[in-house]
Amino acid sequence: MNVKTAPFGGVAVLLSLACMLNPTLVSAQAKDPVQLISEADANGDGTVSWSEVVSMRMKTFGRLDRNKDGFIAASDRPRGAFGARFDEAFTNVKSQFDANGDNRVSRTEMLDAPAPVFDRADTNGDRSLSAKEMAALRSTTKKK
Ligand SMILES: [Ca+2]
Ligand SMILES: [Ca+2]
Ligand SMILES: [Ca+2]
Repeated sequence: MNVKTAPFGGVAVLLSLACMLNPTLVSAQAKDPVQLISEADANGDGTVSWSEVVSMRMKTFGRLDRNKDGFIAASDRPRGAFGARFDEAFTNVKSQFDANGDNRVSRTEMLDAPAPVFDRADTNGDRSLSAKEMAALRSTTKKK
């Protein structure tokens, strides 16, 4: 084995290329639902309210519905380098929110969609995840 044939760390470059070319691989790592829910805590008070989840969905929707026609669809795909990023997000959003299977996600589909992770974590059913409920959620999903 001759290490000198790969002076620029050829293996690492190949690996990162493979990740870029394989969006499903990347999204499988990036879309941890627990992490997503933690990010919904917009006011940083340690609890995640349902309205924070909804406003996060609104934000995602606004970002992906680039042509502002009220649907996230293939027509929103940007040209150039961001196309692949869009595809990744679109695939993800579609698998979660395209309830009627028409290959696009309407605002209603996104906002009215159930949130199984949220519901499961909300053990006292007050439509809000307290710091304690968040901690419980993290610890149950951590162990495999
Ligand atoms: Ca909050
Ligand atoms: Ca659109
Ligand atoms: Ca749809």
